[in-house]
Amino acid sequence: METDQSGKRGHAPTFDAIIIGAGLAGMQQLHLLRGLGLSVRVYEASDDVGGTWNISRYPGLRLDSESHTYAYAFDDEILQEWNWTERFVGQAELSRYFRHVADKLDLRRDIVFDTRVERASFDEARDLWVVDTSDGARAEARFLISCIGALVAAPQMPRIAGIESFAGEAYHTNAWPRDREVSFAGKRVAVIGTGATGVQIVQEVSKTAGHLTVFQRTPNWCAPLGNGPISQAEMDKIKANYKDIFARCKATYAQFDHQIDFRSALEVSEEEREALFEQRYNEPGFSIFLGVFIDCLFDPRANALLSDFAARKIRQRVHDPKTAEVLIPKDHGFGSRRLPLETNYYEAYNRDNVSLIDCRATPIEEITPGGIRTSECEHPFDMIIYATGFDAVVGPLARIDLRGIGGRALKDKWADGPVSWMGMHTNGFPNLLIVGGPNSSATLCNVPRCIEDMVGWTTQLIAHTQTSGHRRFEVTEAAEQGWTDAVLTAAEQTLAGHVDSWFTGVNSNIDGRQKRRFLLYPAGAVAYREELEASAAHTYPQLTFA
Ligand code: NA7
Repeated sequence: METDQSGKRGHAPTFDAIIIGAGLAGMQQLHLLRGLGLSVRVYEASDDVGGTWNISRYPGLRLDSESHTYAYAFDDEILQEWNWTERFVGQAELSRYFRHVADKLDLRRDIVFDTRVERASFDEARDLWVVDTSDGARAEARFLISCIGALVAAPQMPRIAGIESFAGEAYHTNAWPRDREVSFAGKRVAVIGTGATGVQIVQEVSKTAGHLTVFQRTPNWCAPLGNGPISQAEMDKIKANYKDIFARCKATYAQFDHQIDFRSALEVSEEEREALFEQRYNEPGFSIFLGVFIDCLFDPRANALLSDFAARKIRQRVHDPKTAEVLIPKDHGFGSRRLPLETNYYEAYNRDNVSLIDCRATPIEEITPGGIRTSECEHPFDMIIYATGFDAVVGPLARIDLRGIGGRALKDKWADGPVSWMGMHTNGFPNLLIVGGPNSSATLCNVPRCIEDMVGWTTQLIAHTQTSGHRRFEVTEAAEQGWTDAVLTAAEQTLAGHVDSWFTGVNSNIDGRQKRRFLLYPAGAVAYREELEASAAHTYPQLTFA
């Protein structure tokens, strides 16, 4: 397709494809589409590649996927030359990795950085997406692919009165200062929020803060990360076995290298059950979640046994019994919300410089110039850290003015919850592909593994569309409604489907988001991939082509 790179509005360059986001999905999608010989433009709101790992910089940010299982699988040369230094590497090393990949594949020449997609509308007469960006430019493309991710493009501050009045330092974890070190030494620091982010930052800040006060509303079950260095000998072994490792990941529910135990937790003896729980708790990563008895994932009785085990661990690790009880979730089972992995998180509460406020007992009422006032008293602070999460999964796309046929806005179509086929296609938005969208397998997954299933499939679909002489594809209403209904029905059988969390779209800080709406894919990554493959094998019966 003809390309003119200048791009001021009114003189728009045209590409075969425009990709939103140069994170791990956008980078691989660009590489694959180049392989088809297409002209591609990527817009990235931040200043470099890597998505989350470039944007988010809070202290303590690190992977809880095993580093080597998080690598791109598509390029053996990169796999063989890259050495992971830790089992679960931190932000800086991951950012280096993605920059290295971008250098190696010469990706940056097709990426426009520091540029946000503000509006995208489908021109029905020409079968083109018209994309307006924050630099005042316009570009057009036949295919629009969102690789915007589920979280970091939509950070969410809490709704608390007086936030603007605070006179000290205040940071949302997702907007951490990049131009200077933030010191906690000698300071009275508050952390609001105890999700995966809050847990990582609490364990880090506790080491140096004068005093750290953690404001917890809902306790989460947490489990040991089990981080440690990777020796050269281990790395050599990993490199020799990448193929098998990725194949093992591919065969599991969430594409981690942990094998589920197909026995029932209810049928083994108590000794056997405890022994497996103990072993898995002491293994790195999500082993205690994805490597235990299969019914712990969906049967409330089996799950209660695992929850009981995890509660005993918290009581052992936290010295003050009252604090331990506040940290133990009472309203949801183990793994039914995102499971934060931790390194001495519970032990942080044994330190003299750390205290825990139970916001259920004494809710935050107001942020004042000097600190935080709860229903009980005012706590003075020098710094407040908001670890309050994101407008997850639907938020990033909702922040773009995305308009399909007849000028209909995606956020209006999805006002009562996302309706899609595979989280990837939505009727009325032809030639739009959403990688890692709502209800896709990527929402509960070792992300790069699920993403590669999706970007491979989108590439194949685009190739098919072009070689079959079509200009346009669109999912049918019947396919998206049938699939969405099936997902929501299946979600009823899951534990996560009955719990408030970002998995179910509940966000106390956003109007209209108090009702649960399941945003995961309940059947797991293997089933998701098989659905995609079956569609391609039958020449995409869910789509119409024109
Ligand atoms: P999460 O998991 O959404 O956690 C946000 C936390 O902030 C959670 O503990 C919330 O409590 C708490 N929160 C939010 N608003 C308030 C107010 N107003 N008052 C008190 N506490 C509040 O976000 P994360 O960033 O930790 O993790 C998101 C994902 O990023 C994570 O799963 C990883 O995959 C990466 P609540 O639970 O709502 O009671």
